[in-house]
Amino acid sequence: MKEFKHFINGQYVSSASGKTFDNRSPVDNSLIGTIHEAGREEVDAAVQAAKAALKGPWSKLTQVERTQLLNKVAERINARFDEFLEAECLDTGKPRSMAAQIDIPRGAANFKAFTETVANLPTEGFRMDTPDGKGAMNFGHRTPKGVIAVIAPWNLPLLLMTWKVGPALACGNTVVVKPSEETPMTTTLLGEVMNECGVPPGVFNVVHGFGPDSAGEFLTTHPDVNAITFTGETRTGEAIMKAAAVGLRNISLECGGKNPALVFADCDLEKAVEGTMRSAFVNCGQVCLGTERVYVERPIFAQFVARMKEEVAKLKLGRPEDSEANFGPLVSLEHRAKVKYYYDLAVEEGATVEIGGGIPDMGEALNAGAWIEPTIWTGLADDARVIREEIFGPCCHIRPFDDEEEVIALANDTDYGLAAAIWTENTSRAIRVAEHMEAGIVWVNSWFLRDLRTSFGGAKQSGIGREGGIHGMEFYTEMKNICIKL
Ligand code: NAD
Ligand code: 6OD
Repeated sequence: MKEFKHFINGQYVSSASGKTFDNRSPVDNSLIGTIHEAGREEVDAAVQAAKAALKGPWSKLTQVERTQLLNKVAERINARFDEFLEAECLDTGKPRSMAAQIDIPRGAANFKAFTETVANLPTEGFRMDTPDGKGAMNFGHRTPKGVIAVIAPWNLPLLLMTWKVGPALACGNTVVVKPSEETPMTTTLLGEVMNECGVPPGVFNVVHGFGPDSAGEFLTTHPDVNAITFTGETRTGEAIMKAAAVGLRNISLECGGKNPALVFADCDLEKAVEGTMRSAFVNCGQVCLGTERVYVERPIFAQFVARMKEEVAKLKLGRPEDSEANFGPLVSLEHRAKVKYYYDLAVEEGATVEIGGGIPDMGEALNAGAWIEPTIWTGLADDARVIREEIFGPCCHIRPFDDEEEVIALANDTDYGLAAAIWTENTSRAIRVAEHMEAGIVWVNSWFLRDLRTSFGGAKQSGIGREGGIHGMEFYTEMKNICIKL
């Protein structure tokens, strides 16, 4: 049994109220530990520690010293790789093979990548004429924004939290992180790493709890938080936007998706099947960039559906430590109830269930866990709720199309605009179609291939702002113009 405390000013602290809640394994619903729930008191202590740290030794570090410190954090995550891996898999139930390839390495890389961005960040300069003929020089100067609240989801806990903490700290800010109530472990462990590396107290703080009337709300409404960066559901994003309006605080919102894949008859079919299998089913379908709507050009529709069914049938469900398993449970029983609701709704809405659709029998030891079958549907109308609403589970609907114009319209017929995947061997078509996608990220003949120098974010209801590379610098720093009269 583990106990997860807040990490405030370099120390692990309990909630003054004594309030805790359970952390349960998605694999078998067993109790993993107890999580302390922050009240206003702990959130305020964390924000005040972060505010004070802005003026302490952290602010005196040179850019090179800060880079060295954050590179050390990346190295320590890698040195304690197995502990992070164990913690992430306990919390999420995801296969170790996946977390070892994606979650933990990216958790470390997110600290290194942005120190490089900051070190190589150019600034603007303008010489201007003045009436006295002597002129003036203008140049842009960036300063840290201040205390950044980081609100993180449960699907890729370490990766998505460090994706924000990395650039925030590289720019000289301090942070208060609220990890998801479902997945507190790796964020809590990162506190130890910060201390081991000598990151000054108060630079990285963690408070645990829920959203409304709990740590999330207390943090986002705190007047001494200067900016809020959030990843999670669109509806939560709206609540955070309202909270940020008070005091005109800046926000960066990375929200939900209902992402399309467009599979043209001139694709490499096997590559398209392999890519769509990953985009629909990796992490049990719990990836914001994942594909829930697949559009396949009619000549290859039947073959594509058949190949996808064959591949889904081969997925091996099992515990994280089962080296044969490549498919884990959903994150919680609550989330499974939501996904199962959509599975039942699909049938009500007239879907043909090509494969899956139910809750698997995992045997006595695992049946209490949040297991669900990977599922493929065909035959739904374009206005079905299953086609329009984000499910965030291991499922996709496959629909035929006849021409490029039609599929562009279908792909864009959504409130969301996070990602799209295009499968074609025709480069002109790939570029033409990609340019028409109403989405922040478009992959051609690939999916979730990430270069951290590129922009990342969503159009429409998938978010506000862009992070990644220099784009995140707009959010994590305050730009000031310095004008010098010559
Ligand atoms: P969620 O919105 O329920 O929760 C995210 C975080 O917000 C949690 O820490 C939660 O406690 C907190 N929260 C909830 N209500 C709050 C409030 N009123 N004030 C402050 N904090 C609050 O999302 P989730 O269920 O954890 O994650 C799944 C969702 O995240 C999906 O919609 C998925 O698409 C989205 N997501 C988006 C991206 C992206 O980059 N665009 C990445 C991953 C996940
Ligand atoms: O790769 C990333 O940087 C990123 N933000 C991924 C988001 C995945 C969503 O589930």
